[in-house]
Amino acid sequence: MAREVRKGNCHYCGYLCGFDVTVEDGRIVDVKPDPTRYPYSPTVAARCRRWRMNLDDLDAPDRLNFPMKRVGARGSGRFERVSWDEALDDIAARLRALREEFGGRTLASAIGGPHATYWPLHRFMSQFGSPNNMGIGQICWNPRIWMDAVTFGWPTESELGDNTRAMMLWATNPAESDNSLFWTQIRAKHNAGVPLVVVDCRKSKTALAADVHLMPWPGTDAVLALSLIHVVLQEGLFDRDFVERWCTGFEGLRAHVAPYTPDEAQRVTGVPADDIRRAARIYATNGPALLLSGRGIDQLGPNTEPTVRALCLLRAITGNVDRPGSCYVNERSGFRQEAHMERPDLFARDERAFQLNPTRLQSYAGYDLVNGQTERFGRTLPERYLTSAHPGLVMRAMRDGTPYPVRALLVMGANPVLTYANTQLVLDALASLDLCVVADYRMTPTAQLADYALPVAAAFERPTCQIHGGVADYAYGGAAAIRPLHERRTDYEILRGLALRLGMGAEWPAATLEDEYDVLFEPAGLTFQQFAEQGIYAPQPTYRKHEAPGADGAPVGFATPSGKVELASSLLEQLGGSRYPQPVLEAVAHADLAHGMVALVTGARFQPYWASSYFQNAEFRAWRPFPRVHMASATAQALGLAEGDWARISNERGAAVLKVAYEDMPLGVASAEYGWWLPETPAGAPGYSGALVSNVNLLTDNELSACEPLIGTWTYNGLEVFVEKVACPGEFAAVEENEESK
Ligand SMILES: Nc1nc2c(c(=O)[nH]1)N[C@H]1C(S)=C(S)[C@@H](COP(=O)(O)OP(=O)(O)OC[C@H]3O[C@@H](n4cnc5c(=O)[nH]c(N)nc54)[C@H](O)[C@@H]3O)O[C@H]1N2
Ligand SMILES: Nc1nc2c(c(=O)[nH]1)N[C@H]1C(S)=C(S)[C@@H](COP(=O)(O)OP(=O)(O)OC[C@H]3O[C@@H](n4cnc5c(=O)[nH]c(N)nc54)[C@H](O)[C@@H]3O)O[C@H]1N2
Ligand code: SF4
Ligand SMILES: [Mo]
Repeated sequence: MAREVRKGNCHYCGYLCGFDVTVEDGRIVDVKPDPTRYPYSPTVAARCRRWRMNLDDLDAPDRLNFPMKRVGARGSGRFERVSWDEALDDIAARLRALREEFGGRTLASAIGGPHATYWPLHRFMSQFGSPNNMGIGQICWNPRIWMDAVTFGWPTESELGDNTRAMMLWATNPAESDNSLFWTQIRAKHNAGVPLVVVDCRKSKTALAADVHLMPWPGTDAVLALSLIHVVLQEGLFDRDFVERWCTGFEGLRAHVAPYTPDEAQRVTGVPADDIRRAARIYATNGPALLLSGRGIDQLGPNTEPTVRALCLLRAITGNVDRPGSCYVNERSGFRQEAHMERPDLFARDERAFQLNPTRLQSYAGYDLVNGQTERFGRTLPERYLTSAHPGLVMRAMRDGTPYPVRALLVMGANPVLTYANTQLVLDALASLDLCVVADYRMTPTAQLADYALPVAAAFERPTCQIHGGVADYAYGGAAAIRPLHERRTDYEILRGLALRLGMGAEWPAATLEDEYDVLFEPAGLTFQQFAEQGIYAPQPTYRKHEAPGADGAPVGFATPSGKVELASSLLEQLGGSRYPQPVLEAVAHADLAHGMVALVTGARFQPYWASSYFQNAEFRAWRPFPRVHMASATAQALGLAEGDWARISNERGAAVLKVAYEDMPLGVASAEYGWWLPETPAGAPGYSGALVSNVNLLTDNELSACEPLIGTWTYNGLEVFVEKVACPGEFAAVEENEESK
């Protein structure tokens, strides 16, 4: 028997850790962390519970192995196996007919967390003639990219270095969300005496480790951030030299933050004024300092833009910009940028006007304005991701046919029934389509609503390569260890198969994803094979690039209209936004415990699951069997609940049932997990494998008028909902009984 050890990469989170894969006759028989490749650390391998899944998952009975075509009514969950030719011929023919009738814009696409390579999908959308690619950008990552870009001229990368002297983590919980090295490194630094400030509206695992934990009322973070700036300015703790030489709008900022005293901030946020002063001093007097923000503030509706931007200003006035040990402005990538791989040139410019997306920054208008600046430094922002259409409008166009009919959808690497806002809207929208194609590993609740569920090759069966949209100069990944099992294919091959059938093959010359990766790495002087040997491409970053002389001998500065860090943003003002961050207090959720109402945040990450993924894993389910809603014991008491009770959380849109667990957070606040479904329960309507029992997105919404107007951010954190005690839902009764008898 031929036995051989090959290289492969895990893909159960974004780190793509390197593995040694033992292969026997084309099948994987063993996997072990590869100590020679990125980002190996014995702690990662020991802490991560997911990587062992790699072996079982290859042949798991619930994996999709063949193209499946719907045979029952839509949503019935009844499918039959068909050949790839039959599936792709039919999909292409139906797409062609729909385009003839309604135009290319009638096709939408949906992506999710950064698991996959999205430029092939976006290239397909450009060629097909649709501007309606949707994603999760409005509430994940894009706010940070946009605010960095308007403030510093390009996205920045937080950096933890040997010389880092203070750390501030804002609305991010790497202790649960980050399986890799980062959290281990933060803890090591902290143990070595580097102070850690955590800002989180609850006592997360990360907050438990902090020297100072600021616990604001959800959604009031912009006020808190402005107050920190207030203290830094008032106490003269700012970096005078950096501000004078490299920032615009400093005096205006001083006036702007004058009202945000620590006392005023305490009144609005609930954080003690003395803690605000302490945190500001720790951050500002211990440079270089790291400040990293996370999804907690990316999902605050109208308060996302001012919060994320205020944190850019805090970094700027303390000189923590392009400085080792704090953050650096990313270089232009040495490999081909995503913007080039996705081929925006194939998309007819006239069609842009039809995009379902009236936002001002996260739109073609905003993209052109900001990219016009960054292009001066040869850096192109990923176009499709940063201009993605607004799901609130696209889903309604599917359901209602207005402003024009959206009749077809391609879903790749997403499970919108669990993860997009307003589940009922998603169900109605998907149910009304003429053609819905879902490519996934499993028959997810979203796939259950499809006309075709297509089997996708997963880790070890395909090459991997994470390029972060090409906004940074680093990439990691590796080669496939084996050929895809059964009839699984890569997303690339699926899209190429469709493109060929639609007469668009000229732009897909490479037969495989590996060949396309060769094209991607060409400018870096690497083949994909060479890249894969190392598993990482990461040239040493450079710092203080703004001081480097340009062609005329003068420093090049920053890629903003003024050439400086814009404390007062000329670009946001041009787009009808505010020069300085403006908190929107009307959008903050209130609680009214006497009437059973709390302010709910949703989606705080927890192990071992990932969004809607891994709920099929029996071991994981035995460890974490119940969906939980956390709250302080005093809140529970006021609501007539105790730890372990089941709570029905509801609003005008719907209800979800979760189990109460105690955690320290402000009185009147609750935090619900997201992503829960029960793959072992029947597929198809009405239950969609338990997707409608504990799914908090039954409560959320992305209706445009409630969204932030520049980026289009909706609210996952800060919903006014009612909570009441209920009996254990039938779906959980057996597990509950079992747990109780233990
Ligand atoms: N209420 C609430 N909702 C949220 C959030 C929240 O905090 N609260 N967070 C939001 C955020 S930040 C995100 S990123 C999203 C995540 O939302 P999603 O990305 O929709 O969630 P996942 O469970 O990661 O779903 C990914 C699906 O893609 C499949 N998949 C994985 N890799 C591939 C691949 O390479 N190709 C294909 N074709 N399929 C693949 C998986 O099997 C899985 O079914 O959820 C968002 N929704
Ligand atoms: N285990 C696991 N890991 C994951 C994922 C997963 O689903 N599961 N998803 C991946 C994805 S797609 C992403 S985007 C990243 C996200 O990773 P993180 O950015 O670390 O996101 P969360 O873990 O949700 O942490 C957000 C924190 O913000 C807090 N928060 C919520 N609202 C507010 C508020 O208004 N103010 C303040 N100050 N805090 C608030 C929450 O309590 C929570 O602790 O994680 C990735 N890693
Ligand atoms: S950290 Fe992520 S990529 Fe690495 S082994 Fe764990 S799940 Fe896989
Ligand atoms: Mo995300």
